[in-house]
Amino acid sequence: MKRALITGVTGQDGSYLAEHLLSLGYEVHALVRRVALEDPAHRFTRIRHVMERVTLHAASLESYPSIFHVVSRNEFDECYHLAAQSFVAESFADGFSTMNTNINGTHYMLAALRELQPRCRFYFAGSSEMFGKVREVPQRETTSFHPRSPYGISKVAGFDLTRNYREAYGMFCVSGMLFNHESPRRGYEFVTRKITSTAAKIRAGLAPELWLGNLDAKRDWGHAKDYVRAMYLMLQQPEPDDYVVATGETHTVREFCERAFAEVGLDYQPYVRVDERLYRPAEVDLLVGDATKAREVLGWEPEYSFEGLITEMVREDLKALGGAETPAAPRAL
Ligand code: F7E
Repeated sequence: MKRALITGVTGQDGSYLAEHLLSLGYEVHALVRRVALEDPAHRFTRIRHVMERVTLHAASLESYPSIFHVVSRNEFDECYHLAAQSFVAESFADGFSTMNTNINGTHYMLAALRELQPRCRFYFAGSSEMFGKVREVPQRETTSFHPRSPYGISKVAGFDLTRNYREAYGMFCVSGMLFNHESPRRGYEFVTRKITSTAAKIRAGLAPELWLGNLDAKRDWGHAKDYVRAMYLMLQQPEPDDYVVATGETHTVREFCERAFAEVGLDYQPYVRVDERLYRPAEVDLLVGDATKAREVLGWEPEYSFEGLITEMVREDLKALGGAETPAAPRAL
């Protein structure tokens, strides 16, 4: 039985990945912050259904000794490093903590594995935000980076660290360059979930309107469930390499609104309002990925369409309103 370690297991991707690895017969371990262990009712909502089957270890990405401690006491075949401050807008508000957590956290994981378990395979959650102000369309593995936020910069650093551990120490270290991926488990601060949860509330008469920033930004949106399969496949290859994971389709935030509101039987236009304070200091205008390499080498194919993703998200948000109330979508980015 293979043993995997996941960081970021309480997030959207970590929860789907834990499910996927468990379904393949893996023994799944995860690093979680002590504050999360002290507040399981709130912090573990996404993994509640698999909690009994996942071994949790308390550690902080800000503390090398805590990571070293866990890695020194357990042997892992694979490590999926997903934990990060992942909200781009927040990285403008506090670039220092985003950099600290994202860059040092990745470096600590790599350094501990190199020291104690150099044969453990390592996956780094790279991002399309590394392409930023894009140099070519669509973006592929060879496209050069031009990050536009502290978050994007931290991901470029993590990508470079991962490649350097591969080249300098011969470790099996890979990065997935994942484009936006969403699901009913997406955090409410991200634009897709903000739209689907608020459209459901407006339909139910629980919210009057939806305040957004830049409606013209274009993103390549896939489903997180499809994308965690690609992470797993990257670690099963004979040689370590980096891969773009994307649908190859791009849509504006406006189109996402149109479709999500149509799903609840409404025209988005009277309800969506623009607040320029929600614009970012530097925007990534257009993202669309070319996942040919992932399709050809990994045999990866996404199962969800853009429409299917939105339908599932809206339905789950409507369902949630029938029971517990969803939190209000945040006004401030
Ligand atoms: O923004 C625009 C916003 O916050 C998408 C993360 O998972 O994907 C994600 O990063 C777009 C941007 O995601 C609002 O300006 C308009 O152009 O959903 P988002 P993101 O920044 O693309 C990448 C791949 C990651 O790696 C990240 O970790 O939507 N937008 N109005 C808005 N965005 C938000 N959040 N809220 C608005 O009101």
